[in-house]
Order: sequence, then structure tokens, then C-alpha cells
Amino acid sequence: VRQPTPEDKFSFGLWTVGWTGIDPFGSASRPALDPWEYAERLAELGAWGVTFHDNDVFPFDADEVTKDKIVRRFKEATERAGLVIEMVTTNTFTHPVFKDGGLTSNDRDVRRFGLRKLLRAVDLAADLGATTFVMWGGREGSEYDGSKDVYAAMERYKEGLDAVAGYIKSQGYDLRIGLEPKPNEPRGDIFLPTVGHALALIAELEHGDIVGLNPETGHEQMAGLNYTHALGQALWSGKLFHIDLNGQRGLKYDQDLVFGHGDLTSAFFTVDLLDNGFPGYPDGPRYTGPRHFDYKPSRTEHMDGVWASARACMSTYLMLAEKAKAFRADPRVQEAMAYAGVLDLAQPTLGAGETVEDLLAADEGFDPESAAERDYGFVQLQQLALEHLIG
Ligand code: 3MF
Ligand code: MG
Ligand code: MG
Ligand code: MG
Repeated sequence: VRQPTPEDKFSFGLWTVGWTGIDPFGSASRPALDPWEYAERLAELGAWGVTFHDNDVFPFDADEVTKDKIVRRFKEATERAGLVIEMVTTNTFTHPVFKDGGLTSNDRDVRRFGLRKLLRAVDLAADLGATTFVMWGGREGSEYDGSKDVYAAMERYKEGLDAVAGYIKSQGYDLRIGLEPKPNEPRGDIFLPTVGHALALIAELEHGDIVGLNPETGHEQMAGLNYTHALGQALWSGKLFHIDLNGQRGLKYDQDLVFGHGDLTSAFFTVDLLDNGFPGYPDGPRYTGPRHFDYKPSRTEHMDGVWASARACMSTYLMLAEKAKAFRADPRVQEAMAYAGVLDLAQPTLGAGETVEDLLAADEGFDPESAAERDYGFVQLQQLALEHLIG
């Protein structure tokens, strides 16, 4: 498989390769490097961009001078390496002050502190030239239903999101917000558990035009949902602003495996959608943003394994992209798609100018019994996908 290039727009969170292996049961299994070392190494591997939480770069309690010094040094390193800082996000989950959430904590003083931290990170994002500001509300949620007034939580979530989005607009920043849904972990239940829930909240916002989604593979799959469908609906809604690609095997804890190391068939169709778009709408919406990985190099690996796993994310994507292109170009696939009626779904159900009254009056002599005999050949189509995937 070829080397990744900046044109591939691969990017990584600093917290991915930077994860030292600390989990709820164990301490670090690898050393921590400085943020610029990760950035330099990612650029060498062929990445185009990096992303980070404020506190991946400077400590939670850093004063302005320290913060500025570290950020400048990091920025210079990315410039030297030719890396784009495409997304910046805020950590409102690690410090125990956020144990009941940032924007939806029951404690109003915590909410005001959380909002201030978010606004400062927005300034930082704009200053560094990022175009996406991700918001993963990992601590927004509850363990016990009696502990949270859900109506109030939705009101406060909306208030907080509108405050951040309104601030972006008033400052004239070229930034859009990407909400990142997740069903659970670290909270027992997290608000905005799925892409659909987030879309519904965005529809209620005053500044929802600059608020969209950053769906993560494993997060949808932890809810037993179809990631590719989630991406498809977000794209259809004009809300697919950013993505977190990784691997997950079933309804477990957030595994954050290398992209493709979870459900490989699903990853194939994810890449097919991202690279080739909707089969019935060749001129339809396309995702042109970063191919961003949010994974964790397993804690069994030392530094060589960290870089190997970052390379694996990119090369898996490139291999799947090649195979998805070949899949779409294969005449047998095109024939199977036609047989299956895949492209026919793009045809409106009502004719041009036809009303439902016209439909009700139309006598088409449709026979449900004979229509029910139709064979769709979906299995054969899927088997062709598998032949391309494995072959
Ligand atoms: C947790 C996540 C987060 C988000 C990040 C957004 C720590 O499961 O996926 O990573 O991706 O906060 O930028
Ligand atoms: Mg995650
Ligand atoms: Mg994950
Ligand atoms: Mg993520």
C-alpha cells in the first residue's frame, strides 16, 4: 500500500498516540513525550493534521504566561513539520470539578467555570487556525435517573451551545462546532447518546447553523448502531463537519482500536461512503473534511508499536479506499446494484407535479402478490463486496 500524503488529509488527536496506557485498572505502560515530539513524528508518517484538547498541550492549572509559551512552541513545531492544526477541543472531563458535567452540572458555579473554559478554548482554536471545534460532553449525563432533571439539562445544554456558537459568530471566527455523541463511559448514561439525538438538539438551537457533528465509529457501535448510516444521515442533513475513525468490537467499553481492527466490513462501507459518496446521488453531498483518527495504541505496545498503529490506521484507510473504488467500478457490482434496485431509490415516489390525491386516484393495476415475489439479490451484492474486501 502506498505512503500516505498530505492530500489524503489524515489527522490524529494528540491524545491518541499520546496515550500512555493509563486505564481504570492500570498505570502507564509507556513514557509521555512532549506534544511537539508527537506532532513531528506524525508528520514523518505522512499525516496532514493534528488535533488536541487544551490540556493535551498545557496543564489544567497553567498560568497565562506558561500556557502561551507552550502553545507557541507547539505551534512552531507544527509549522516546521508542515502540519495543519485542523481541530481544537476542550477537556471538560478529566478534572474532578467536572464530575457531574461542564455545561449540565447541577452546580451553577461549575457550569459558569466550564463555559469560560470552553470560550477560552474557542479563542485558542481560532488563534491557531483550526476550523472545527469539537465538543464531546463526556461528563454530561448521570448514573442515577433521580439525580438529573432532564428538561433542565437540555435547557442548559442548549444555553451553553448557543453561548459558544454565538461567541464564535460575534468574534467573526471561521470555526464550526462538531458535537460528538457517545452513549456511555465515563458516565453511566451520557446526554446526546447518538448522532440522531445530537441532530435533534441542534435543530432547537438559535445558532444551529454552525453546529454539526463529529461522529466516532466506536461510539455509535457501542450503542449497537450502524456508523455508516449515522454518517450518511449526518451528511444528508448537511451536518457532517468532522469524523473520529477507529475500531470497536461489539457492545463493550470504548475500545478505540485501530481503524479497521473492529468491524472490518462496516469500515469498508464507511470508507466507500466517505470517498465515493451516495451511489444514487453522484452530485450529492460529499465529505471533504479531515480523515481524523481517534484511537488508542493498545497498552501492550511500546513506542515502536505506537507509531506502527498510527501507520496502520492510515494504511487500512488507503487499502479500503482502493478496494472501495474497485468495488464501485466492477461491472458485476454495477449489475448487482441495478438488480437490487439500489439506484432506483433515488427516484422520487411521486411523479413531477403529482399530488397524493392523484396517487390515490391512480389505478396502476399493482399486484402486491406478484411484487412480493421480487428477488433483490442483496446477499450476492454483499458477497461481491466481501470478494473485493478479501481478494
Ligand atoms: C472519548 C472521545 C474523546 C473525544 C474528544 C473530542 C478523548 O471517547 O472520543 O476523546 O473524541 O474529546 O475531541
Ligand atoms: Mg472515544
Ligand atoms: Mg472511542
Ligand atoms: Mg472521539
